[in-house]
Order: sequence, then C-alpha cells, then structure tokens
Amino acid sequence: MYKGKARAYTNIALIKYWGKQDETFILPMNNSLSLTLDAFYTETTVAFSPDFTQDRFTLDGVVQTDAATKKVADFLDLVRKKADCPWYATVESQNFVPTAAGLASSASGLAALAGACSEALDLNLSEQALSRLARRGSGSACRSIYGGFAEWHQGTDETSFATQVPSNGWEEELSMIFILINAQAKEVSSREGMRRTVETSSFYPGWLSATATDLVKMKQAIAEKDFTALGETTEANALKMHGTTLAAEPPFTYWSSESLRAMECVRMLRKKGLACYFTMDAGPNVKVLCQKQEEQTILRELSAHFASEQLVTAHAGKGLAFLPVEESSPIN
Ligand code: 2P0
Repeated sequence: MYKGKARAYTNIALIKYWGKQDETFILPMNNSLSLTLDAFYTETTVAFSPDFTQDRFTLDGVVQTDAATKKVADFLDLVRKKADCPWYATVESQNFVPTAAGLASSASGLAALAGACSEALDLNLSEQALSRLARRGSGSACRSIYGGFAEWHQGTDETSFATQVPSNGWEEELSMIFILINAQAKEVSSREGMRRTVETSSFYPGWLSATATDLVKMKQAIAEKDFTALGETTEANALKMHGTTLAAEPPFTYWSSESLRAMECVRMLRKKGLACYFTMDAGPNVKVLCQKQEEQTILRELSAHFASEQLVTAHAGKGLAFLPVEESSPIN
C-alpha cells in the first residue's frame, strides 16, 4: 500500500479567474492572482492498494456520493497514469472551516489531494509540477500550492501553472474579513457560470481586456506595497467579473440583497476614512480586504450590521505542506 497526506489552504483571487479556454485541461482565458489564507484549509490522506476494488472518497468522515467521488476518481486516474500505478485508492479529506456557511473550497481540496497523491506515489514533483497537477483537478487549486500571493499563468498544459508573486512579506500586514451570507437563490456552479459567460455574455471580451490591465496594476501595487491601489484594483476587478454574468444568456448573478448591503457597508466605512475593499466569488459571501492595523476597528464597525457568527477573519496562509500519515488513520 502507498500512502500520503498533505494540507493546503484556500486562496481568494484578487484578480479573478473567470472562463476556460480548454475544459479538459482546465486552461484559463486570463491570468489570475490570489492571496492564500490561513483560516480555511483541507487535510487529505490518500492510500493506493491492490486490495481496493473501487475508489472511495470520504469528506469529514462521510462517504461521498458517486457524483462527488467521480471528480476525485477522475483526478486519481490522471495520477495513476503519471505514476504507472493501476491501484484504486481511498481518499479521506477533512475540511477545516470556521462554520458550515458554504465555504468548502475546491482550491484547498484539490491542492491537498494533488499533494497527498504525489507523496503517496513518490512522484517527487516540483512546486511548479504540483501546481500543474492541482490545476487539472480545479483551476484555482493551482494557486494554493503557494503561500502569500500567487499568479496563475494562462498557457498550454505544459506552461499553465501558478508561481509565487514576490512581496517582501507584505501579505503579513493584510487581513481578509469574510461576511458570511447564506445563499437563497439556486446556485449556478462556478464551472457552469464560467462556461455560460464565455459562450454568451456580450460583456466577456470587455472583461478580458480590462483584466489584463488590472493585473499589471495589481502587481505594481504589491511591488510598491500600495494598499490603496491593491484594494481599489481588487474591488474593481471583482465588479467587472460579476458584471459579465448580467449579460449572459440566460443572465444570472451571485449577489443577494445581503451581498449588496455588505458592499454598501464597506463603501460607507471607506467614507469614514477606513481603508477597506470588497471582493466576491461564485456565491453571495463578501470578503473585505483591509490592513491588520485597522482590522479590529473595521470588525467592530461591521459588527453593528452583521451577526458575529457571520464575521470570520483570515490572514495570509502558507503553501502546501506534506504531513506524516498517522498510524491511527482508518486507512491502514
Ligand atoms: C477565482 N473562482 O479566481 C474564481 C473567481 C470563482 C470566482 O476559481 O472549474 O473551483 O474547478 O476550474 O477553480 C472557482 O472556480 O473552478 C474560481 P474549476 P474553480 O477564484
């Protein structure tokens, strides 16, 4: 039996990945740039054995459905091919999230799975190769191989992976406050949302050209430790991404009325002189980027508008870590 275990943290894109050039290889239409966070992570143990008769996937101790297992099994097929190993596997994942408010992340999940598989089958992959592998499971996972800021480069199967963005440790001064908002409307998955937008949204070409400019601004902001530029570019880029969904056919949005209230609250805090900016992904939660020095003041202000269970604070997280497989693990 071959076993491996790894931990990966989730990341939030400041420049969004929104649309694929190739769905099989998960090649993006544009470069994206993210911040890896410490508050949400996944630990995954994988074991390959000639005795297993099928792939099995448990998440937080619960055996997953065939549909959820298929995404994992498809990824395992890639790894089996790479390692020339025909054995089925058991995958046990634990998501560490402060609440169950829809924050389970495919970024941390697939990055941890890539790391655990690489360790189990002794693939000895470089960070770049791990990033490429994680990308095949879920696009955003390729950025979670790195701590701090990471940029995912568009390209071919060979050249599309994430790299660390040098920052002189600036991310240690930043905070991200999550405002958790429960989804009411029926969700459009990010995969379906991206596909529909690329294929039908008349705003999509505008998104692509604007995001290239935003990426340049973002990298400059990081190089110069310019928080205003970082925040303004983050917020503007998220709004542009969400704008594309309104022109899709059929149109859709990830915003709820509570999301709008949260965005308005952030704008109001800015008017009061607090430096904070929002971003949003394929769901109604609003994430507020600020500096550690103002984090407590901003949290206090937000507490006047949102319940304390809705507010979760995160800081910069680390890259992928390989962990020892405990002998007590149910996989043995
Ligand atoms: C991002 N999102 O850059 C963007 C912004 C959602 C909005 O990456 O289809 O789970 O597995 O490659 O990575 C969510 O999409 O999608 C995502 P797949 P993924 O973080």
